[in-house]
Amino acid sequence: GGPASLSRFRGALVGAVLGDCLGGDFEGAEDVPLDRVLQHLQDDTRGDGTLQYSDDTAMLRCVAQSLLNRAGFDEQDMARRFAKEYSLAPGRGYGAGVIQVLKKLASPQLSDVYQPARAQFGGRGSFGNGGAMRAAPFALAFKNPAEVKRCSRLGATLTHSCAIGYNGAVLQALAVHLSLQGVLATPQEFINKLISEMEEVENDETARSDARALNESEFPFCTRLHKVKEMVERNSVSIEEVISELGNGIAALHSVPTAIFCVMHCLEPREGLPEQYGGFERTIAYSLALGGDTDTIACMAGAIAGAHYGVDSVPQTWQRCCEGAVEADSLAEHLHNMYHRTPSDG
Ligand code: F2R
Ligand code: MG
Ligand code: MG
Repeated sequence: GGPASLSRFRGALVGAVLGDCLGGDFEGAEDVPLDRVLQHLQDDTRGDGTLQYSDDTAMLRCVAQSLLNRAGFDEQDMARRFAKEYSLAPGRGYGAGVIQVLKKLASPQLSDVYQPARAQFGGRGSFGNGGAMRAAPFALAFKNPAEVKRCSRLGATLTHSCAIGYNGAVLQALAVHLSLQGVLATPQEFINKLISEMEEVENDETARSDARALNESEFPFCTRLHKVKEMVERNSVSIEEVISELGNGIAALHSVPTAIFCVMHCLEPREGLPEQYGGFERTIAYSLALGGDTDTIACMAGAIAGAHYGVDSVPQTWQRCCEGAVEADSLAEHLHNMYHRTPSDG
């Protein structure tokens, strides 16, 4: 489909959910042989919806439902949905720290919904990738990139007050936004635009001081994106290099640029991946083969790749076995309607 087509919207949300469900089995694994990944992806004996989604999808659904229900960003509504979702299904594999925030957000006495996140980790806030893993719907709700940035940042700040946590969400939302517009067809333009957007986003005193406090470079996401650009240009990169240069962990800084690399690296056929695989399948298989935070890296890469290739590139067999794929498809359709109803500055 063309820019912002229904197929791209559906691909983005279905892709995110599939990445989460298919990646769940490998989360935390150190060495993931590609054979095991391919076997897992080719297993067609699974029943409908048997691969369950985790916190990534649970929170992404809350974001999409809140944006739709409120026709925009409403922090009180989104916070309430996160808290309710957690109280109804606490066993979805949430991060150890964020659970405290979700419990506090359930209190009817709470007036400042951003306060529990600010109290995390001795007041430093979380740098985990929990804000980024659920950021895709912001790109589907707003046309204007300034609104995508503003609302993805606020939505992440409900749980992640460290700049590296919420700026990871801004980067993921921008990547989905550009992919939805078809910019990934020109990979150089895609990465250059991400770098220039993040130069603006990270040019901020709080972002600088949060980076300094964590001994990171001044523009940490820009630094990583330059690495992504350099590694994409190198044609041959080993999995070990990707892990050591970009990371595969639970921190936003060690996973959002990695997910972007997975998508860009898999734009072309790759040795070891089946020839019959299209780009979406290659992206998911490659994300899983990195090990580490596989559900989340595949969820973020799946959203960017799904927005690029569209829903028809997502195998039906994969969609059938993943819990929540049908609901994601329907949420994407509603977001598509809302997006095309808003004026171009909205
Ligand atoms: N939690 C997991 N996986 C762990 C195992 C789950 C288990 N298998 C199960 O089934 O129960 N996955 C999910 O968590 C990640 C998203 O985490 P989020 O939402 O960012 O949570 P949190 O707690 O805020 O941060 C995660 C951890 O990062 C460290 N951390 C963050 N900020 C820190 C800081 N300022 N100082 C020190 N450490 C900090 C902590 O260890 C946090 O617990 C996704 O992978 C999702 O799939
Ligand atoms: Mg998870
Ligand atoms: Mg994870």
